[in-house]
Amino acid sequence: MACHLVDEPFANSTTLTLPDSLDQVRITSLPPAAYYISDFITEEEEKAILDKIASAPKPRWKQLTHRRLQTWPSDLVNNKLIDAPLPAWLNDPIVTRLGSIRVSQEPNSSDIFSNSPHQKPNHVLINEYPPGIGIMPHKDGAAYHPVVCTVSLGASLCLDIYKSKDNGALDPEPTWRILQEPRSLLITTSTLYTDFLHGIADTTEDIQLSRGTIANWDLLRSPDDFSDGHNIRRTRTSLTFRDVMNVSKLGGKLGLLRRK
Ligand SMILES: O=C(O)CCC(=O)C(=O)O
Repeated sequence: MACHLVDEPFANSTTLTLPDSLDQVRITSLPPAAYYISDFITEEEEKAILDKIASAPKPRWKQLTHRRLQTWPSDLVNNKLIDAPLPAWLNDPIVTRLGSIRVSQEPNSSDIFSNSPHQKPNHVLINEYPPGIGIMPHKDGAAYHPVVCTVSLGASLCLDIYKSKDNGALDPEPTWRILQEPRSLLITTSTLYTDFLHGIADTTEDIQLSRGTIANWDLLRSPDDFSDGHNIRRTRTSLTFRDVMNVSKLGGKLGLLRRK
């Protein structure tokens, strides 16, 4: 596989080997299109990001019944984002690295957000899942450009993909399962984003893990870790990067009012 190396600024850090283009890491058994990079960030970067999340001011956390989340730069209001930059620790290394990988080897190919309204993600949800806690099957909806980049931190778990039936009901069993390892990047786009639901089971253990049941088995960093078919859940934190289509320049409007 052709690849490019990312030089890390710290003497003790591992060097990452990223694919030259996403089509080298496409999850081919899934509908178009999903990509999985097992080592997207280093252990040092993972630790630094987890430290930033932990040191965010308490009001940043929204406590749901079992799960808590942070929203950067802010919550959406009526599917709109108030224009504000992402903090530097979310931009670099993740957003910059996403921008450095082309979708394919075609001469005109660009990065995964090149067709999105702002050509890069402008919004990040940080979800923390203790063992036993997941998220109900859902679609992400029309507020976002149909590309989601998920970086997993701390532990592994399975993301389940569901078909909805013609009558709108949900198939009770997931059609596909994607195993996400710590420091990995999962990208879901196009019909996989628009036509299918995704969720995470409320379980303390992912079971029946094998090449036959896990869509991205051949792209995993350490399939041997799951050779007994089990993944005992530990706290896993996810960062989901999206481009919110509708951005309101509230700051700009306030400036205009002040000038009148
Ligand atoms: O944590 C994840 O991997 C999934 C999060 C999710 O489903 C969402 O933010 O819509």
